Amino acid sequence: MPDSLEALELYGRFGSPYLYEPECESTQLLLLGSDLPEGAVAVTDHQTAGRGRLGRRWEEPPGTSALCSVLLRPPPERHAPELSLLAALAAAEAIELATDLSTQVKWPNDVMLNRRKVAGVLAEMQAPLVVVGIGINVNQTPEQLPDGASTPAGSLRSVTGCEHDRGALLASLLSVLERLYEGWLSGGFAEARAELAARDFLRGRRVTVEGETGIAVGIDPSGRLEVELDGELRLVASGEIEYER
Ligand code: BT5
Repeated sequence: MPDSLEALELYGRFGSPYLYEPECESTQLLLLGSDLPEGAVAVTDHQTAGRGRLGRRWEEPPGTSALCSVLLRPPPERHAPELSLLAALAAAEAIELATDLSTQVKWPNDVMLNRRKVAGVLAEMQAPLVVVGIGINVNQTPEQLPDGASTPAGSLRSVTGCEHDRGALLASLLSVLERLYEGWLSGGFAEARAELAARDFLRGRRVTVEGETGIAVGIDPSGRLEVELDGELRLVASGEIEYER
């Protein structure tokens, strides 16, 4: 199976320019602080210091994953945290196209396949830039996946039982993300929000937020998680959510 990420056939604005490194610390670092145009994309086959949120690590064996960062220059007044949900939605759609299985988005940044986290998103802001990083576990065997994570990890291969073409997945991810981003620029978050509602992993689940337990209800018009706690609707802008499996 052709599986090179070095040169992808890309036709849109996302991926121009296209920076490929066989190995790097983090694709985020290839774009943060740069003066490249919106749509610049950095891709690697392996990160030696892959970043998760809140100082956590993102880990993968070389050559197994689709790892990329996209440089965005959104209008300053726009609500940038929505971009992380937009990227998760793009990954969910691309994975669905690749596997023919339905995917969910777990607020705020995880893509779930068969109740396992197969992709994560990290949005880092450095005004006027937002660098959105997406990591998809593609061809890890079950033994190669991190264990002990609070959300169990999976890969496309561990769920479907077969290998997938990382280059094709990445090309489709970038084109879906570009379409969603253009829609967000011109029409706001409403359309993506409706698509997220159809894939909301937490909706209806019992969740614990800052020690309090309630039921996740949905995602509000600015991308916050809605949780019903003691009959009242609480809006959660960021932070850690524990959920009942
Ligand atoms: C994320 O953080 O899910 C964001 C991941 C973003 C990764 C991409 S790869 C391209 C770009 N460049 C980077 O350096 N980063 C971005 P968070 O929700 O904090 O999840 C991190 C936690 O997930 C870790 O503490 C582990 O428990 C677990 N984890 C680590 N590697 C994983 C993997 N490959 N699959 C599933 N879970 C993982």
